[in-house]
Amino acid sequence: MRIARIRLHEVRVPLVHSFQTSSHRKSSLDHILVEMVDADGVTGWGEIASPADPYYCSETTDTAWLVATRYLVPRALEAEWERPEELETAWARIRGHEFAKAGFVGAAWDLWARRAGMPLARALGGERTQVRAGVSLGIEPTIDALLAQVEHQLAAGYHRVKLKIAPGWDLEPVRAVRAAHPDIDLHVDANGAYPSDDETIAYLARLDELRLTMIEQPFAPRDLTGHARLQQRMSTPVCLDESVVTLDDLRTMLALDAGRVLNIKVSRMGGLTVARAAHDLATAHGILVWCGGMHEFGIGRATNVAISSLPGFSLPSDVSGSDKYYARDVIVPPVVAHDGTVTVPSTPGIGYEVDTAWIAENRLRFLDTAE
Ligand code: OSB
Ligand code: MG
Repeated sequence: MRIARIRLHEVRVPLVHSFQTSSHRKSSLDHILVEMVDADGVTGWGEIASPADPYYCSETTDTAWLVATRYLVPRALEAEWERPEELETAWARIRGHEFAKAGFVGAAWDLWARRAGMPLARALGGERTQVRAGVSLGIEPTIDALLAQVEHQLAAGYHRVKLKIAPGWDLEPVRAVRAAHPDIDLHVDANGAYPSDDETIAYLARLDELRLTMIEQPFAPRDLTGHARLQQRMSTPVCLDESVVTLDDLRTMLALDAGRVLNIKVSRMGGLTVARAAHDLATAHGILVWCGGMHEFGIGRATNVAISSLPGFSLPSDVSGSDKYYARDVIVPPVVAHDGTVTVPSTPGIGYEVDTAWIAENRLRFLDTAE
């Protein structure tokens, strides 16, 4: 089959609570929604969840727009394909730009699953009917403000809390949260903010006393050996996020024993197909996996719910309900978490209706290949 028409919608949605990581703060997000329509009028949706600025990774919304319009759209329209994996070969020679590719891969999988009348989760080989969801909390101005956020999320039913840390905002706030909640599933994420020198490694090893589920990406993305040295010194499992963009990175992680946990982000790895392969490879080697988020709007969020239904996603994923981030999402109904779990949809494709009116209202840029 062929794709007859593609529309790209760059959409800005405000966050209900601004979010600060070790590198930057944001109060709204600009993501690009990919709408693919086949010759029979069946539509698939995907989301390019690249951050607007190059602080998490080198891609931005603008680079994604450029790569999508100049390279991905023309190749996708030319391709003759039956399965999403075949469509991906159309852009196999384009290096990098995983977020941009992930949006197209997601749209292709949604389209394929809708044509097959199958829920996306099942199309991917998912088995769970419910997935466990955790929340990720940004750096707050004060420890009291952080404690209030934790209370708020526990009251909303979540059982796993991830805290962003950075030099100057680590042992003290994490100790305060642990003291207030001795039994919760707690983990920390530094987004690569620490140097991997011996002194810092000794300092981070003190986190062991706080019984964290993991410490995520303390060092720079390419610093796999630094993570391996930390894992040797620490009993808390080290989790890699930014370091693992390709399956080769994952093989390096395994060869170096650079961590015991993998955060699988569909966007970071170039889409659902690679993310699923990462799940298979990591779990075959005893690495625990979970699905990380990029504050996705509903389309990407639904994709994350679907992949989290694979059997190996044994730790809670960053698939909190839409309301943690957005007052109104781009899908109806929004993703809803009850008591920290999200029900995997059983209707075809991503399993949610796309709110095209809301998308049009919030659109910053638009491309329609039929115009
Ligand atoms: O490192 O996991 C991260 C958001 C933006 C950039 C990096 C990260 C995050 C999150 C988001 O933690 C969590 C979520 O989407 O729920
Ligand atoms: Mg992370």
